[in-house]
Amino acid sequence: MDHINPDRPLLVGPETPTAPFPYKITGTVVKGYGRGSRELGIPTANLSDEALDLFPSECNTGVYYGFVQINALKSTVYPMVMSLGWNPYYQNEKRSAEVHVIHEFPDDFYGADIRALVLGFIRPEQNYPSLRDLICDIKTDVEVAKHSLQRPAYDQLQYDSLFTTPS
Ligand code: ADP
Ligand code: RBF
Ligand code: MG
Repeated sequence: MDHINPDRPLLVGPETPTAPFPYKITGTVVKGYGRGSRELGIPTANLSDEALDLFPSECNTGVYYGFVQINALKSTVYPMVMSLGWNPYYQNEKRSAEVHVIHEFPDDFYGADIRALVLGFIRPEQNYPSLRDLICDIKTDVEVAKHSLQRPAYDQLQYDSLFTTPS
């Protein structure tokens, strides 16, 4: 495994998902700015505007964990980490959400339906002195998500009706 940040706890949030969670988000995977997150080993599925509009406006920017499904009914439910941020190009009126699915896919899935159940908050967005530090924290986010989602009250939510109802 790559280096993770040893100063961060691997379990975050309460034992049971607590209000305002869960957020149920549905939409499609759109093209991002191609900043090369795939080259960093951390591809992120960018969410369409219809999906973004499902986040309450008071939702904090930062990193969240939960479950995700790509293409309803055809696919497995995977753990995920999501970064929710403001896009400065739109004078801070437009947010963006990127989901890193904790699974290795052989191919891209642009245009696919995406459903996400957002279950907890990991940390606020930060600035980093180097790309290496950003990658280290994202890899740590992945470990935090995996551990935090293994708790029974979270784990059972991979069977939530969000993932079994046709669109
Ligand atoms: P973009 O800037 O277009 O979002 P990325 O480098 O972030 O480009 O790559 C994102 C794309 O990679 C996703 O839209 C998806 O099609 C694909 N992809 C492959 N594996 C994953 C994964 N594990 N998590 C998220 N996206 C993935
Ligand atoms: N970008 C930041 O500038 N600061 C962050 O704290 C940050 N955290 C992220 C956490 C996760 C789990 C993910 C998937 C992305 C994060 N990003 C963060 C965004 C990252 O910079 C972005 O995916 C790339 O710039 C490609 O668009
Ligand atoms: Mg992306």
